[in-house]
Amino acid sequence: GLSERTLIAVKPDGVQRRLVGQIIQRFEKRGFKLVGLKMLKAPEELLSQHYHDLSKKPFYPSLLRYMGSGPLVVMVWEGYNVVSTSRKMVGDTNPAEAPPGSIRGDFSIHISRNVVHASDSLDGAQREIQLWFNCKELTDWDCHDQSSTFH
Ligand code: YYY
Ligand code: MG
Repeated sequence: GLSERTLIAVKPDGVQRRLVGQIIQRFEKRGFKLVGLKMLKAPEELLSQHYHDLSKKPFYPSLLRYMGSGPLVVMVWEGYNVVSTSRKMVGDTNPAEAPPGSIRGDFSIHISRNVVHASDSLDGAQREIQLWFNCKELTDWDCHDQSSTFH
């Protein structure tokens, strides 16, 4: 629906490379609404919950090391079909497969440093938003633009 939400995070490599502004700009330009935003160095416990479904994968230990190596910028974006559309904006997990024009396709080359996270389903988004944000950290606001004229 119109108020669908997803979790987007700029990973430590994206922060290091000063890509935060450009990534935010893509979601704003597309027309989505920012309802939560914070920077933090994620504790290992939080990262292990975030990636719990990958805990048996060979790359899991290095994934957690990378994700904990520096600050993340974690965001909640809202709008029509945002989960699916933001996955397309982010591009394939492996940047080599991510089309030019997508965030990963424009800013990254290797799967181990793919700049950004996006929830992959409605259920996943709900779970991740609850994991990373307290509901008081999410701000609803009126959007006086195209979305209020959707029918
Ligand atoms: O959702 P997405 O980030 O696109 O991919 P996931 O399959 O959830 O994997 C999470 C994360 O793990 C991915 O963004 C990079 C890393 N990773 C990896 O380093 N090597 C792989 N073969 C698969 C994933
Ligand atoms: Mg994923």
